[in-house]
Amino acid sequence: MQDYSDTPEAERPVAGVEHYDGPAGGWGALKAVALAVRDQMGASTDTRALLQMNQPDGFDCPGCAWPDPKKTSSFEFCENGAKAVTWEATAKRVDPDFFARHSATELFGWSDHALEDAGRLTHPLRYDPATDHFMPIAWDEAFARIGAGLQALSDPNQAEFYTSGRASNEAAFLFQLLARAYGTNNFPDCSNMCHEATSVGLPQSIGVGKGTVTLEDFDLADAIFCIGHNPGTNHPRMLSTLSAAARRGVPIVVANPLRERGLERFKSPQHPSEMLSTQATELASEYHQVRVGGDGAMLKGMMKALFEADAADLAAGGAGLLDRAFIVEHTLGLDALRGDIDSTGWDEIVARSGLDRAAIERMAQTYWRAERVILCYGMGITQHANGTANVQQLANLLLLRGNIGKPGAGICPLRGHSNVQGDRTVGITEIPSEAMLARLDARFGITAPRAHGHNAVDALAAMRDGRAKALIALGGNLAVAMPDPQASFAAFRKLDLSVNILTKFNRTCLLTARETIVLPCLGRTEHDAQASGSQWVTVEDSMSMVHASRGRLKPAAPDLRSEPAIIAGIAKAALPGVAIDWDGLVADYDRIRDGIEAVFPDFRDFNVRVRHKGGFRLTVGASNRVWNTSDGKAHFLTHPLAGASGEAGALLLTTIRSHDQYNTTIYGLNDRYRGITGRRDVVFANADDLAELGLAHGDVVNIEAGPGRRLEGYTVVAYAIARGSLAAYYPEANCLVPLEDHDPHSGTPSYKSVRVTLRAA
Ligand SMILES: Nc1nc2c(c(=O)[nH]1)N[C@H]1C(S)=C(S)[C@@H](COP(=O)(O)OP(=O)(O)OC[C@H]3O[C@@H](n4cnc5c(=O)[nH]c(N)nc54)[C@H](O)[C@@H]3O)O[C@H]1N2
Ligand SMILES: Nc1nc2c(c(=O)[nH]1)N[C@H]1C(S)=C(S)[C@@H](COP(=O)(O)OP(=O)(O)OC[C@H]3O[C@@H](n4cnc5c(=O)[nH]c(N)nc54)[C@H](O)[C@@H]3O)O[C@H]1N2
Ligand SMILES: [Mo]
Repeated sequence: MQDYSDTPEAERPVAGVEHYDGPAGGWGALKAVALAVRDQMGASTDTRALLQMNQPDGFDCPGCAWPDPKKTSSFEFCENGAKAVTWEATAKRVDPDFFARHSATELFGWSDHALEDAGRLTHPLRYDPATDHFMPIAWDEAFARIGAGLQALSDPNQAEFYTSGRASNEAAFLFQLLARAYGTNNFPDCSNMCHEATSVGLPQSIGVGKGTVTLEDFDLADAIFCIGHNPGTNHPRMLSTLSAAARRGVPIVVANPLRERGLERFKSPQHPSEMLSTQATELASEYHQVRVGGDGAMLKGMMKALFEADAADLAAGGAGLLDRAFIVEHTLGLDALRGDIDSTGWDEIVARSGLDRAAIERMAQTYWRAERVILCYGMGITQHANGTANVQQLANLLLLRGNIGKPGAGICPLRGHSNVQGDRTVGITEIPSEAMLARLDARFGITAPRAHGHNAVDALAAMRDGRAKALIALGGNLAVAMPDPQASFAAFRKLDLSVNILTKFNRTCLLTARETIVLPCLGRTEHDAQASGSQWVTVEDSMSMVHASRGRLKPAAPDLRSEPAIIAGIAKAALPGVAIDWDGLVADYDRIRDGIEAVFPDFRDFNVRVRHKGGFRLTVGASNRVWNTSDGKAHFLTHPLAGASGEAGALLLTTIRSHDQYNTTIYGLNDRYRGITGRRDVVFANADDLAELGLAHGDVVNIEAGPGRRLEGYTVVAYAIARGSLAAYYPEANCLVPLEDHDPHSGTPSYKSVRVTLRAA
C-alpha cells in the first residue's frame, strides 16, 4: 500500500488549512455540540430534545439511518445527530417580518448556510412577483391555490411529486396516495441521488433491494469491509459498532481514496476511560486508498485473487476457498463470472484501481480467512455511472463464500436520510408493481395510473424540456441537490406551480415559478396534536427495523402543521371528486398505518407490532436465503470495467460532505477531521499529481469540467488522497456535473467521478 501520510501542509501556511491529528469523536465532538447548542438554541431554550433522541419513547434522530442498539437505555451521544437536532430545534425564526425585510432577489444572493441559518419557517408563504417578496398567506388560501394549479394541468403527468428522506412512513404513504389519486407515478426521490443503485442492483443479485444484516450481526462478524463511506461524519453512531468490533480483534478493511479520520481512530464519548486518557480505538486494520472510480476494478481484483488462491488450495488437496455447497444450492452464473474475471488482467486491475496487486491480494486474504464477513458501503460505490455494477460486484464477492444469509455476514448499504428506506417501502416509487397498485385501488376506491413515472433525473429533464409544469416537494432542496444547476435552475423557474413543504426556507423556494408556495411543517422533534389527540409516526432504519418516533417539543410556531395534515389539505383542494376521508386519516395516524398494512402485507398487525418496544423488522428474504428473484436463485452478474478511471492522465473529482453539513444544509464552514476551518472553497489533491501539474499546496486554481462547467478560485490542498483523484465539497461542485452523466440502470448521478482539469487561476 502506498503511504500518503506525509502531508506537506506544514511547509506552506494556507489560511484555514491545517493537519488534523486527533481521533474522531473525543472532546472535539463535545465542544462542537456545545457550540451548536449555544449558536442555535441560545441560553434559554430547551435542550431536552437532545436527551430524547433515539430513546424508545422519544423521536428518531433525523441525522442518519443507522439503527439503534435494542438495549439503548441511555443517551447515545452523536455529534452530528446533535447538530441535526439543534438545527431543527433552533430558537431562530424566519417570520413574515423577515420576508418583509428581505426580497427574494436579495435572499438569492445569500449562501445556502445563511438561508437555513436564518431559522425555522413560521407561516405559509406565497411569492408576490409584484413586490419580489414572500408574503404570509392563510392555509386555506394556499391549499386552494395549489388545488387550482394542479387542476389546471392538462395531464397529471405534468406534475412531479418529490420526496426527501426525512418524511415519515405515514407522510410518505399519504403523499403517494395523493399523487396516484391525482393520476401520476412521477416520484422523483432523494434516493434517486443516493442508494438507487442498491435498489436496482441488489434485487437482480439477491432478490431484495435492501441490506441483509442486523446490528447483532456486527457482534458475530469475523471481518468488516468499509468501502466508500465516511461514518465518522455521516453515520457517527456506527463508530461505536466498529470500535466494539476492533476491540474484539476483528479486521476492519477500508477502501477509500481519502484518508478519513473517522475510519482510522475513534475516541468514544460513551467511554469515560477513553475520554480521560490519550487513548483512542484504532479502527481500520488495513486502509487501501483506491482511486476515485476504481472500486469495480478493485473488486474484480479481489475475486481474481480469491479464484487463484482457491485453485491453489484445491491443487494442494484442500477443499478450496469458495463455498461450493452454497453456490450449487443457491446461485446461478458462476461460470460466466469466472470467465469474466479470468479474462480481466492484473495490469488493467492495477491501473484502474490504483492499488498494487499485493494490496488487493491482502484484502482478498483477509476476506477469505474470515468465516463471516460484512461488506458496508456508501456513496463512494453508488454515485458513479457504473454504480449498479459496483453494487452487484459487492454481491458477487459475498456470494462466492456464502456470506449472505448467515449470522455475522451480509451486505450493509449505509442509507442516507433517516427514513429514505421507509419512504420507498411504503410506495414512493416511479415503477410500482401491479400487485401494490391493485391493493391501493381496492383499499381507497381509486384507479391508480399504471404507466411508469419519472425518477429525479427524468423529472429534471421533463422540467427543462417544458413537459413538467408543477413540482410538489415533500421536504428537501431538490434544485441544489441535483447536478447541473446551470440547466436545472432555469427549469425550476419555468414551472407554473412550485410547492415546497419544509421546516426551513432554502434555495429551491427562491427559484420562483408562476405560482410559488412554501408550507411550513412540524419537524421530528415536535409535538403533533390532531383531532384524536397526540400523534406519533414511524420510520424504517437501514436494517429494515420499523419503529415509532414521537416528538415532544413545543412546535416552532403555532401555525405549523404536520406533513400528513398538509398533504391532506392539498388533496382535499386538488381532488374534490375523490372519496377518500383525508380528515379521518389525519385525525388518527393509526388509520394511515392500517392503510399501509392493507397495501403492504409485510406490515401485518402494524399498529400492534410497532407498539412493541424497539418495533419490528420487515422481512428481508435474502437474510434467510430466500431469493425473491425471477427463478428463486441468487445471481452472479458480470460487468465490463468501464468509465474514465484508468485512462492515462485523467483526473477524477469526487464530491464529498464536510463534517459540518447535512446534504444541502450547511451548518458551518468547518471540516474538522480534514483540518479545514472557515472555508469550503478547497480541492483536495495528491501531492505527486500536483507536482506533475506544476502546482503546489495553497495554489489557487480553476476546476474545469467542460464548456460552462467550472469552479473558479479554489485553493489546492495537498492531501492524503489516491493518485489521479481529487475531492471537493458538494453541493458547490454540482455545477461540474452534467445531468446526462448518470448510471443508466439506476439514474444515480455520477457525483463521484467527474472528469476535470486543474489550471492555475
Ligand atoms: N452529518 C451528516 N450525516 C449524513 C449526511 C450528511 O450530509 N451529514 N448525509 C446523509 C445522506 S443523505 C447520505 S446518502 C449519507 C452519505 O454518507 P457517505 O456515503 O459516507 O457519503 P459521502 O460524504 O458522500 O462520502 C462517501 C465517502 O466515499 C469516499 N469516496 C468518494 N469517491 C469514492 C470512490 O470512488 N470510491 C470509494 N471507495 N470511495 C469514494 C469519500 O472519500 C467519502 O469518504 O450520509 C447521511 N448522513
Ligand atoms: N455533488 C453531490 N450531490 C449530491 C450528493 C453528493 O454526494 N454529491 N448526495 C446526494 C444525496 S445522497 C442526497 S440524499 C441528496 C439530498 O437531497 P435532499 O434530500 O433534497 O436535500 P436535503 O439537503 O437533505 O434537504 C434539506 C431541506 O430539507 C428540509 N427539511 C428538513 N427536515 C425536514 C422535515 O422534517 N420535513 C420536511 N418537510 N422538510 C424538512 C429543510 O427545509 C432543508 O432545507 O443530495 C444529493 N446530491
Ligand atoms: Mo442520500
